Formats: sequence, structure tokens, C-alpha cells
Amino acid sequence: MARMIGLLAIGALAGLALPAGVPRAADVPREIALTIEKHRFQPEEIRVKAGAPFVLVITNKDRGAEEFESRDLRLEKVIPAGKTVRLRMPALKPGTYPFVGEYHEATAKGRLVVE
Ligand SMILES: [Cu+2]
Repeated sequence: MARMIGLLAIGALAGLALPAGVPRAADVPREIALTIEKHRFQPEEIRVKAGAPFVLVITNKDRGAEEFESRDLRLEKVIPAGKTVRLRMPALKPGTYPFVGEYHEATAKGRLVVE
């Protein structure tokens, strides 16, 4: 009986340490920072692993809005001037997915390499 109580206590402690619904470190999607500055992306190439969701954290340091757009990813999102937007990305197949800043396509070009 004493042993059972001991196990219950351990169980209760474990419960406190890892409350239900709080993801473990391994479950938290990786965050990848992307900056827009002078109508260019920095970095211009992002590399991620295939099959693992991630979060793209895009900060626009320019004075005007930019639109992050990728036809291959079927994604377009306006990033207001001076703001940061977080985009949850699904697990992707290997490949190269180009993206542009639609408002300044001549300079704002980049690619997401999934490998
Ligand atoms: Cu667009």
C-alpha cells in the first residue's frame, strides 16, 4: 500500500511537471525568422526539413507594407510596415518553393528549400 501511494505521488508530480495540453519541446514547431528590409528578404534562402511543420516569423522593417506571396505554397499574406507576422507552415514535400514580396517583386525574391 505504501508503495502504491508512492507511485501515485510520483504520478501527481509528473502531472504537475507536464500539464496536459502543454506541448513537449519536440512537439513545438521550429521557428524560422525572415526579415524584409529595403524591399529584399533576408535571408533569401530558407532551408527546412521535409515532413515537419514550422513557423515562418516574418518581420517587415520597411516603411511600407509588403505582401509575402508564394504561388507554389498557395500563400499570400500582407505584412504591414514595421510589423511581424507568424505563418504556421504545414509539413512540406522536398522541393524548392520560390516566394516574392508582391509589392516589390523586382528585388524581393526568395526561396524555401525543403530537403
Ligand atoms: Cu498577392
